[in-house]
Amino acid sequence: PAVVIATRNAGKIRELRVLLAEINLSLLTLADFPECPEVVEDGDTFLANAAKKAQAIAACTGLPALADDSGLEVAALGGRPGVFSARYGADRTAPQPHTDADNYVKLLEEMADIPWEQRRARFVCCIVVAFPGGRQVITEGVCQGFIDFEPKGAGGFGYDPVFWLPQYNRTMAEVGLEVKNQISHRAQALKEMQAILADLLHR
Ligand code: ITT
Repeated sequence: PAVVIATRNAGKIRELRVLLAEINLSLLTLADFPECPEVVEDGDTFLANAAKKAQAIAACTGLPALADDSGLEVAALGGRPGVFSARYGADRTAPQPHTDADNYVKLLEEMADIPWEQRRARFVCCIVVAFPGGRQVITEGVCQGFIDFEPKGAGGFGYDPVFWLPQYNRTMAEVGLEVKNQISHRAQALKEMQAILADLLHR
């Protein structure tokens, strides 16, 4: 059976491919379906956005579609950037396309005066698999950490260089893909999804 990974984020695709390798699926991406429209992510929640992306791509391709909507919630900022994580630093380099560094540099600047004990944050990932008939399966994962004072490491993507994991005394960009894929919000959401998907698709 085939599943379309409904994301344009290369970092997500890299991680999802490794995590999904265990179940026997042929993985297609949006690059295989250039005719599919860009989906506007205007939802208030990770779930709303993931469902919207998965449903649109399932409808467009006629195949089951897996979407990941994720982001960073910082306690001291009332949960921001949340669903705005991908575009948080966009104003820093406008009108040029912004980078991951724009996002975390803006965050570090905003949090410059906040002490360690108030730098708790969590990554959240909502995964939705939508089937062409309208059925959908939803899972979610959370990964707890702290926002460091400066970026460290070159692995991962997004906010990984500033997301410090107390149990490793390293940032998510320093621990390597193998460790990230054991502990991340995406890994947890997908682990739960794996069993459901294997069952639904191989029946
Ligand atoms: P798609 O909508 O095409 O999937 P996107 O990058 O726009 O790609 P989101 O709207 O879900 O995806 O935004 C997620 C953002 O949250 C992402 O761009 C990163 O900035 C951040 N993020 C999510 N997962 C992350 C991870 O594992 N490590 C670091 N940052 C992450």
